[in-house]
Parts: sequence; C-alpha cells; structure tokens
Amino acid sequence: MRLQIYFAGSIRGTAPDRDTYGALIDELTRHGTVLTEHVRLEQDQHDRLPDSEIHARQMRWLRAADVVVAEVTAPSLGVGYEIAWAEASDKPVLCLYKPSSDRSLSAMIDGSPNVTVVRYESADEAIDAVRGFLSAAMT
Ligand code: 6K6
Repeated sequence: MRLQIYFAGSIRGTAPDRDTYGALIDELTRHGTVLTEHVRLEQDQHDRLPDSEIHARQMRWLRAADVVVAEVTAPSLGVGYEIAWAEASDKPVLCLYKPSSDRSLSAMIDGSPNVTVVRYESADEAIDAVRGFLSAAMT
C-alpha cells in the first residue's frame, strides 16, 4: 500500500513561496500518493467549490493520510487547523519553516512536543528533511 501523504500549505493565508511548495510536492510524490497536489496552485486556479465542500474533502483526505507535511513559513489559519487536527489524531506531522527576520513561528507549532519542526534555508535542505522524516515515519 502506497504511503498517503497530506501536504498542507497556505492558500487564503499569507502569500507563500509556491516554487518551494512545488519542489516539496514533487519530492513527496516520489515517496507516496500526495492527496493534496492542488495546494501548489495559485488561488485563482483552484476549483470553485463551496467552502463546506472544500472542508469536507480536505477532512476526508486528512483522515486517510498516514503522514502530514506542512510548510508553515506563510501563516495560514487552515494549515494551523490541519496541523492541530493531525496532531490530535496521532498522525506524524512535519512542519517546514524558513526563518525570516520579520516574523517568528507560532509557539503553538514550535512549542508542540508532537510535531517535528525543521528550519531550512534552501529547498534542498527542506527536501532532505522530508526524506529523513518519511524514512523515520515508515519504520
Ligand atoms: C480557491 C480560492 C481560494 O480558495 C480556494 C479553494 N480552497 C481550498 N482548496 C483546497 N484546499 C484548501 C482550500 N482552502 C483551504 N484548504 C486547505 O487548508 C488546504 O489543505 C491547505 O493546506 C489549507 C490552507 O488554508 P488557508 O487558510 O491558507 O486557505
């Protein structure tokens, strides 16, 4: 059975670095099925679904996921919600964060003993963190 991976990243939250999202999703697809491929898209490229349907679909995928990988550099209510839900459901969660001088990571993510937070500078470092996390999660 292929690993089911939920990638979380900002959509309506703070504007993210979509190139990094794309590189992470490309890497994740080498390790399993990425349930949330669409997170790489620009806002205006998303399906026009009612929010209730978006929520129901995302929760279905979150329940089905074996692991959650979240890019948390761009603050997002939706991503925080997904991390909290995954954490409460005992799913392994990796949070990738690129530090900057103008903003700090929320203490509710950085201080949680149940999520793995990795700081990175380059996309290659983030990809290395993904590889290490997935190999640990699969053992
Ligand atoms: C189109 C334009 C604006 O929003 C859309 C479609 N919305 C969404 N489509 C897919 N996933 C979504 C959408 N809104 C939130 N999510 C989920 O929450 C994703 O799994 C992301 O990880 C997270 C993003 O939350 P926000 O608060 O940044 O939108």
